[in-house]
Amino acid sequence: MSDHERTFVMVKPDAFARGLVGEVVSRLEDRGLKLVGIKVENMPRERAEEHYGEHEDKPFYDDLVDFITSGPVVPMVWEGQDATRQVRQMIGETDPLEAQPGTIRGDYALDLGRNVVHAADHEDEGANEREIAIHFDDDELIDYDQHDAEWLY
Ligand code: RTP
Ligand code: MG
Repeated sequence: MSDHERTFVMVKPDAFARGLVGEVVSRLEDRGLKLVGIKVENMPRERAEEHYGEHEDKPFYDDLVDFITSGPVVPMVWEGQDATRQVRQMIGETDPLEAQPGTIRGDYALDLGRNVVHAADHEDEGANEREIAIHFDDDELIDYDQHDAEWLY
């Protein structure tokens, strides 16, 4: 367990097109997680292939890469206590049919291939480090104190 664990999260193109960026960010903020990196971009295909490299041999791989490069995404890095597991719980099961109401996928998704948000897998130990390095340069991640601003009551 680490108070400052960093985890990679990304709003997928379906959610971007539906105007759900704010909703996803808001839920993570409300939980108490700290935003340390965020951007909007069209992901280059080469980077998408690297990002989803673990699924290269799966039958859905080409569709997955097509989808994630089909429109803008919002890659983010969030920090906090047990951040990886907290976020995975908040996004819910991969298949929206299995995702509990109250989770992001359970509240906003119907389709397995358009499930709103990606988060690094907590069962894959190197996932966060690898995915953060794929999508962010070190100087794009911001260091600051979350709660000690003198104007915050
Ligand atoms: P993600 O990587 O996008 O956060 O999703 P995940 O960890 O919950 O699920 P993962 O197993 O990594 O699968 C990546 C994405 O591939 C699509 N998928 N399609 N047709 C299929 O059987 C199938 N299985 C997975 C999903 O969109 C999933 O989010
Ligand atoms: Mg995954």
